[in-house]
Amino acid sequence: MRVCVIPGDGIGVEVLAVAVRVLQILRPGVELLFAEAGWDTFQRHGVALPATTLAAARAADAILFGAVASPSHPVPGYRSPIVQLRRDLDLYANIRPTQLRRQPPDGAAQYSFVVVRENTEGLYAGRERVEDDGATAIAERVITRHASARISRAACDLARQRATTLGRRGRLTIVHKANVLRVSDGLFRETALRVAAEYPELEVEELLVDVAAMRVAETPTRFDVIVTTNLFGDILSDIACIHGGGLGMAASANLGDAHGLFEPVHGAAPDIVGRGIANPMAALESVAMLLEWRSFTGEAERLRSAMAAVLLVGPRTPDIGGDAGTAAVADAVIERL
Ligand code: GGG
Repeated sequence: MRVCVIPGDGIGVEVLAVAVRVLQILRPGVELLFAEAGWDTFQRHGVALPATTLAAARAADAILFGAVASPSHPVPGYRSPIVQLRRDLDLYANIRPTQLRRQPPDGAAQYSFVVVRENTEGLYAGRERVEDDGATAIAERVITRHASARISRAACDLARQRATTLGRRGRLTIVHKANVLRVSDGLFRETALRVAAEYPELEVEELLVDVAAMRVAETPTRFDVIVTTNLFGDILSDIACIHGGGLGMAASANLGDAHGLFEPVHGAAPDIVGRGIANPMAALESVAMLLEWRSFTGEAERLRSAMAAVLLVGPRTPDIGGDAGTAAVADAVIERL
């Protein structure tokens, strides 16, 4: 298996160092292709996602990504490399599972609920411009029938698969704001409902995004699979991860028909970079998701068992109530392996 490793910026570098050590233990023959992307890369080379990185990602069997720290002010020539990777590799399904903290992370089938976020269009389509001599900024929100249908199908397939594994009826929650965004979310809603109708075994409901945000915060146990558009999915999944121990625990997969990119949900975290306290668990769960996607389920289970044992007895990083550093957690997981 060839894995393209893109550590990126900030703590992305720190947690991917742990992820790579663990991956090499679980798959000793793994071929690693290290590649650059991010703000540091842009400052050195004038490009945030070099063509060589994109080529390495395309050539690999899977991609492991750390984090990037794009500036919040416009920088001429700069584009978010992770948004570009998702679009260029057509990684249309962003799978963001949450494991309620009272349950140990001991298998993908046990994820409490999953946000399935459309990953290639919506407000992240990159169609922004200014008019009126800079007095008006416009962002186009692109919703297509094609992208809405394939993300809905991915979510329905996941709900079906979870229902089989968990031995209970699957539930799909379609999240939108079609009462206000009548045209764009109207199309997403109509398409998602049409696709979901092909899965009569699923219980299907729809929620407005503001109500969904409240319910995810308040009663996460009512959810199974949530499907939604790009920005809503980004925000809802961050709310969801509070129930799993916070951003340091949240992993994700970006899947297309030809490629898979796996990354912790957290960003570059400039506030803690270099302090050696970044939680490596989200990056390690991303490795488990990668292994599972490549059908190395035994290795994924071994990793999740080791992580569960360490989470139970420690050491733990400060974000989840411990006082240990990244290295101590990494060593404990590796010792368990
Ligand atoms: N690993 C996820 C990650 O890097 N999150 C931060 C993020 O997506 N930032 C967008 C950007 O900096 O371009």
